[in-house]
Amino acid sequence: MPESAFSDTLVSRLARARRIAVLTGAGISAESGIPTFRDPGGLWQQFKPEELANIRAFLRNPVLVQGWYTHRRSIAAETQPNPGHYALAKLEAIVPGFTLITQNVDNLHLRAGSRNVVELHGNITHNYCIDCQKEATEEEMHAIAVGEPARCGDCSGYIRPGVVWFGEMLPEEAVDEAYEAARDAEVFLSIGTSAVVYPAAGIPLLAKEHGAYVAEINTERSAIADEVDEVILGPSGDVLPRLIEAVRALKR
Ligand code: BJW
Ligand code: ZN
Repeated sequence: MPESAFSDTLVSRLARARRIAVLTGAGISAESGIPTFRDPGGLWQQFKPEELANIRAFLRNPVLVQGWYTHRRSIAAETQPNPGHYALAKLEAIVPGFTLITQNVDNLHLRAGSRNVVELHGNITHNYCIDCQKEATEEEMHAIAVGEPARCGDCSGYIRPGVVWFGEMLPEEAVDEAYEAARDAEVFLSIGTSAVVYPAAGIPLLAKEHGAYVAEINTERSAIADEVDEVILGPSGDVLPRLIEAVRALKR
């Protein structure tokens, strides 16, 4: 079987399943032109995470960190979902119980039409005040453009991106939903994630412990590849449309 091929077992299990869960990471958005974190040329080759993606770095230099997120927000807004995102939205439409758990903050799954999306690490389109938690307005965000830190109009606290940094708790409701979907899933797909950041990386393994057939789709083997049932090596924008088409054909 060529590396980018998937098994008949996976296709028939997907076609029969009443509950499917999926975990996505930065790799699914790579073909939309959004750099991943850890691949060569990834976001953290140019920007050190420890300098930018934690609360201490933010408090030390809010303009730098806000500016980095403003830059990424504009990249995300200018790009489009790719065939991988659209294939998952199609799969959701033909499965009774479908949960898409994503570590991505780029909003592309929702833009591609996925509905039951669980955002584990937040969403880059949100910004809020670190003191009073009020959601920031466009106007408040404008300060960054002139080199000032964006501050809350109500209490003048710094405004931070609505994402989860290292050392921070993930949103409780999202984690609960993700764990429940993983425990209930008959098939679980782990797509475009290096599976090194916890607790997200543990979710496919939780699904496996609870009896799911777990497949990974990635251009390289991830940190959990040895523990899953099937690894499909290839770009998700190529593999997913073919896989979902095979599932639809079997269901017809
Ligand atoms: C393709 C492709 C193509 C490319 N097609 N594939 C247990 C054990 C050890 C450590 C911990 C643990 N529990 C918690 C920790 C600490 C920490 C952690 O995990 N550290 C590890 C690094 C060791 N976790 C946390 O701090 C988390 N919080 C937490 O656990 O709270 C409880 C707690 C509180 C206080 C103290 C202790 C515990 C929070 C984690 C937050 C992660 N945040 C970030 C930044 C978000 C904001 C932003 O975007 O700036 O989330 S980090 C970054 O990594 C981002 C991503 O969502 C996340 C995962 O990365 P991802 O998506 O996997 O991307 P890459 O680049 O790593 O991989 C891309 C993959 O795609 C590669 O495999 C490619 O091959 C592939 N690929 N092209 C298919 N076309
Ligand atoms: Zn405030």
